[in-house]
Amino acid sequence: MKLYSSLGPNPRFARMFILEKGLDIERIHIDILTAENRQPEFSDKNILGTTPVLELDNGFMLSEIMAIAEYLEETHPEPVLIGSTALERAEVRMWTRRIDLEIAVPMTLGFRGGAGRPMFEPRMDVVGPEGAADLSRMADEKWKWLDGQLEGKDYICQDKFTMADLIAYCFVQFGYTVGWSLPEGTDNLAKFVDRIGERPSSKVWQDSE
Ligand SMILES: N[C@@H](CCC(=O)N[C@@H](CS)C(=O)NCC(=O)O)C(=O)O
Repeated sequence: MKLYSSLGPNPRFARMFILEKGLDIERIHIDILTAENRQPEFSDKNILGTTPVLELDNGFMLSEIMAIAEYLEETHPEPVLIGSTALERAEVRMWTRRIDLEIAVPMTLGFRGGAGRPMFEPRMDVVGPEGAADLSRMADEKWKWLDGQLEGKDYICQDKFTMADLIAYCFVQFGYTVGWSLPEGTDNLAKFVDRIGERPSSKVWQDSE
């Protein structure tokens, strides 16, 4: 397998997931700053032109981080990052989807239409500055909500590290790379980020990519 990877929270989510699984997968750097991912050579691998893409041994190009995570969990079940039973898997997917839709998506769209506009406007449709500010505010409200959910807990669900923790952690770290900080009063979240930051896989955030 090969991972086409770049800057940004989604490739780093995939890289952390791979490390947590104890896998060693060749990584190929795609320079999204120069829009290498928007050239035909890369869109042949992912029609949406985004990273990451996991090239499987049979040549299939798998994109979308949730599909990549689910594939790796099924093909390499240990250590369990999604769940061992139907209910465990459902609960982790429920939390992951909540964080993805309620936080990661508005935060990303808010960044692309706000501070990230110079980079993203030439390559995709972005929301206007006012909409971007609203989306960033909405994401921050949901970070506060997640902080409340973490009261008295070390992990988002099941009292153990799962894919749900990974997506939350990667989007906090993404925020840090673009000058964002945790909303005021989110001490549970701050402790959570420190806790996940102790995991060896979090070192992917120290790399330049
Ligand atoms: N829904 C996709 C999102 C992928 C995505 O937005 N990747 C970003 C990097 S974090 C990207 O490729 N950005 C550059 C661009 O869109 O031109 C997934 O789950 O993998």
